[in-house]
Amino acid sequence: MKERPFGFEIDIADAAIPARDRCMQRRLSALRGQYQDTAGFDHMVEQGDPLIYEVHEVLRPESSGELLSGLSIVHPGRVGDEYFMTKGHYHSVRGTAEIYYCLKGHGLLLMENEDGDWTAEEFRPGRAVYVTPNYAHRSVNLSLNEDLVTFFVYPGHAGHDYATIESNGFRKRVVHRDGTFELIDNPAWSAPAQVSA
Ligand code: PAN
Ligand code: ZN
Repeated sequence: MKERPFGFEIDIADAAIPARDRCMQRRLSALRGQYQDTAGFDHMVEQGDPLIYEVHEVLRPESSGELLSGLSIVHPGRVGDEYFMTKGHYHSVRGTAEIYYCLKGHGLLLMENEDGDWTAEEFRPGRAVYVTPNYAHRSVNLSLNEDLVTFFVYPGHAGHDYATIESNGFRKRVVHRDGTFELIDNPAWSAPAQVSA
């Protein structure tokens, strides 16, 4: 039997999609290698491995024709002078886009492609970001006391390539300096291997 359309509530205050979602949690240890301050990182992992972010996914088949959506909640905090953030990824199917809509908090979506271009778009409630195909993306919470809550939608067959970012990092780091944020070059970044045409 074909499934019929459905509606669902997005609870912004509790950052949840009641009854429909599967919740995934990531602790700091999942971000090993992504922060500059490795001693600070190790210390925080030893001291309890804090919860960095949660994803509430609306359950749908991971197939083309479907849309996958859900809430991403990045908690506030820093490792050294770098903010809490998601692992970040390319979509396995590079030619798939994504839309994020910010519901709460203040943050950035850091993006880059394999041709060397990078950009960052600010998240504030009511702002959306369109991630064009072929751009890796990472959410960064710029607030030191409030969750960053975004709603995302992407094609069901996109898949996630985490390995490229795990080994290369992002070109830019987002750091807290003089009471505000700054984007600085990531000295550990290495260009992804170019696939010859
Ligand atoms: C989002 C992200 C979510 C968590 O659903 O998966 O924000 O970030 P990581 O997947 O990088 O841990 C998305 O971009 N999906 O494609
Ligand atoms: Zn994505």
